[in-house]
Amino acid sequence: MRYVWVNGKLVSEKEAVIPILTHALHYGTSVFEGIRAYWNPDLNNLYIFRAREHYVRFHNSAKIMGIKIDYGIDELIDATVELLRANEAREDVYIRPIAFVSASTVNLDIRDLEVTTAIITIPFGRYLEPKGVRAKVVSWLRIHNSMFPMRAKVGGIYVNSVLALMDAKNSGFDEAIMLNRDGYVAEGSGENIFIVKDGVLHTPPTYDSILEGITRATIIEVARDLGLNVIERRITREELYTADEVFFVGTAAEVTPVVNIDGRVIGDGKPGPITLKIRNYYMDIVHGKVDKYRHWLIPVY
Ligand code: PY5
Repeated sequence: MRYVWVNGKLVSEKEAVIPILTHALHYGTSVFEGIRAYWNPDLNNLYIFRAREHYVRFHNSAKIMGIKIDYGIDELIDATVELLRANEAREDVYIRPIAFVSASTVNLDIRDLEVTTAIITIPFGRYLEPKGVRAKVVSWLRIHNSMFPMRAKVGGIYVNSVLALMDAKNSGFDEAIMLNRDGYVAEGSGENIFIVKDGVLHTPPTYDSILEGITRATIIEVARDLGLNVIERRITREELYTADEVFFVGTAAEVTPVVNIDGRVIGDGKPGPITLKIRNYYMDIVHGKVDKYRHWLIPVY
């Protein structure tokens, strides 16, 4: 039996069901996170990566949406550790915290409606092919910051990502790249994006209608250890085609090379040397192999 954490209690996943009229199911009124924990066989321990940063964003998303989470950041971190222990997790795990409007009502005024906070853990391997993906710049634009604060990770917003990904998949590609309303590169359906040009990393700025990703922030911070500069600036579609390397980053995607965009081969069509260097460094960091960043890891046992 697997446990999930719901409003402060561990319950069996089978019992954690919700009524059909649940507000969040109809209107997408939920905020959520995606966190990874990595099993390190050498240290015989499981490490949660940047849990604090994820729960800070969780709280910020909720604040922006006007959803009240009754649990503080430390409480949520403790709950996550407690849950992973209860589930005796000894493998790579994906952690999904969610706070959703759980009242059964058709009312859109959510101010006084009940909110449920839950944490679910799922054994998880890779999300995208680490050898490289083929991406399509889809015709669906990323929802613009003026229509919704895109730095909030809100359930309903993901219909934009689903449409984008399905467009890419139905055209035979692996992943979507969305442009924003101004025509600049925003992000993938569930990843931020970086390009490499003449040995320098470039990534869209946070005001370009993207999720302010924690992996993105991690890469920006650690790139200098590898002697790499990062520039946050607007990126155009044709810059994707002519980049030396392109890669996606995200909790689920980790660091995934993009080897083809809209049928154009990126670089020589294989994961580039800088992408691979960053990917390896990132995987070392999340597995606790880089002392300098051990403070980003919370041991479960
Ligand atoms: N952009 C979008 C739209 C995302 O959904 C995600 C994360 C990111 C960027 C990267 O953010 P971070 O680095 O903070 O994870 N997506 C989720 C994830 O867990 C899952 C989507 C299915 O990676």
